Amino acid sequence: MMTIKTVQATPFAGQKPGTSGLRKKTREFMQPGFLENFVQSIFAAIDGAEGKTFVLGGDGRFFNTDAIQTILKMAAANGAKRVIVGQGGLLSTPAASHLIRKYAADGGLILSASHNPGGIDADFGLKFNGANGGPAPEALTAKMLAHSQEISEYKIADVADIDLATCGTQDVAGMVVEVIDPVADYAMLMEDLFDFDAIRDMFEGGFRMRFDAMHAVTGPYAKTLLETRLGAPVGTVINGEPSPDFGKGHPDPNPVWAKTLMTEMMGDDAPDFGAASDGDGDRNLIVGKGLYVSPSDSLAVLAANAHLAPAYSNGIAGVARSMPTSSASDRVAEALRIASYETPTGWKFFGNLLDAGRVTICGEESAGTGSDHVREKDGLWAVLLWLNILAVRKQSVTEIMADHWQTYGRDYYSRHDYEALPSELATDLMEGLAARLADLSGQDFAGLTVESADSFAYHDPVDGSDSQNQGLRIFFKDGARIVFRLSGTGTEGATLRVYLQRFEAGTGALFDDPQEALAQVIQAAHDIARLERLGREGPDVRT
Ligand code: VG1
Ligand code: CO
Repeated sequence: MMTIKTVQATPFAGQKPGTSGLRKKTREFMQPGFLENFVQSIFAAIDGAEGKTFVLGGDGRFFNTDAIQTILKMAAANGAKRVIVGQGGLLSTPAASHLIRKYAADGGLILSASHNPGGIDADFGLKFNGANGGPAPEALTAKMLAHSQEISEYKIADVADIDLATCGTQDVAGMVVEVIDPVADYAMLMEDLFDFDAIRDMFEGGFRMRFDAMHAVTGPYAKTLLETRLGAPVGTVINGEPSPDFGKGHPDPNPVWAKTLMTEMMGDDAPDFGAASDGDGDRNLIVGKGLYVSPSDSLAVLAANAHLAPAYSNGIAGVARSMPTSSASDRVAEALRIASYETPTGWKFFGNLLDAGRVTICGEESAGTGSDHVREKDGLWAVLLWLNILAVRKQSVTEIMADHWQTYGRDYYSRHDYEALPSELATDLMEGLAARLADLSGQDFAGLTVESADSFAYHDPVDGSDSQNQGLRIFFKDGARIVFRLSGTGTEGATLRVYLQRFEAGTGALFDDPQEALAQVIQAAHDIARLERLGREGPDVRT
């Protein structure tokens, strides 16, 4: 066809997808050919785009629509049959996952750097999800990287920009582009899963909620679901307009970055329930009146109470959590006599377990929870399941947590992040620690005795694949645990994550401040890894 151009390409170093897709500084992504090379490498990794259907959209950050135009033209040039795009280029990650499944697409390209800030001087990202709606597994991302290293040309259609503002169908160099409402299908799915009548009654009865969309993609989704369909008062959703730089904020729903919400929830006239989501809508922060619920606990509560929602009324098959996530959900799985799994960090490791029907609910300590309704974590899903549980149990978040901890005990938990460290320093610290792991058993740190230590490796029980070096684990005699891991989503230097956990039985002190309850474990982490070498006064973020 006349309009198809083949452009000579030179490989870029560093197109290696991390925990969740390829993330780089926006300016790096904007270099001529950078995005194009990676997209062509994705198509190559899936044996071409010919005749295929894709879903395409992003979290609305700077460069979102430009990237979408490029990808559409490349998909057309590579022979794709059809691309379903969110209006205005918007699609939350879970909504994209749902669309892939609902319309039996061959995959989807999602533009987001998730919780990383947006803007020309911030971060951009691109990930590919497969036909099951889930993030590309490691074998596939390895192929993308391999292609990116030997790429010599890419194909792009030489056509005018596509109209993303109007819903409807267009022809782009022989490919069908279908612009759809980004919210409609997702909202329908949520209505299928949950008891909207019960939640609506709760709001009618005066239940108050605040949802912080953090100027990111969940704004339109949350407004439709919470305010329009569930009748929560207008204004329940704050920061609800997606903006290219997320209002200059950091769309990471944790107590540090969702400060406005946290302040309100800890205040005198706090609403009954607070929540927030991240850049691309797959994470959730849950906070009750005066009580922050750690994501690990939230996962456990959702697993224990899921049967109260219509979609899970027959019970759940099993629960999976990422390794650094606390043991709280394991305790629930044990009590329910269902399977529990421990996977490496990142949603891509849950896909096989979900596809095989081994688990129904999955979660990560980083504020990601989800179920088999899609193949991504899903922020609003978690919020709606919480609302459904609150509506049925007619108790406060604090009452539910108290009951949960009395039943199962409490895993005090916190994650300490040291961000933007010099890469060499961080690597050195991890390598030094890895080399000492074997000798740690029996040693005392801050009064805690090491029981065992290892580098976490995962054997996928479904496809038999193995993943090594997924974090250093140190177990103590009294059941405490510390995990050290380097982040795979950063774009600047290295981020060290230190995950801290200690168990308190249901008869013990259940409402202590986690930082205080973990003081000894935190000290042990410092002593073991000699964290003073980082030259920091303390962590940048504590969740
Ligand atoms: C982080 C989280 C991880 C999550 C990943 C993607 O990865 O720790 O649990 O799956 O982000 O989430 P890392 O490698 O930086 O620890 V999202 O919402 O940023 O796509
Ligand atoms: Co995200």
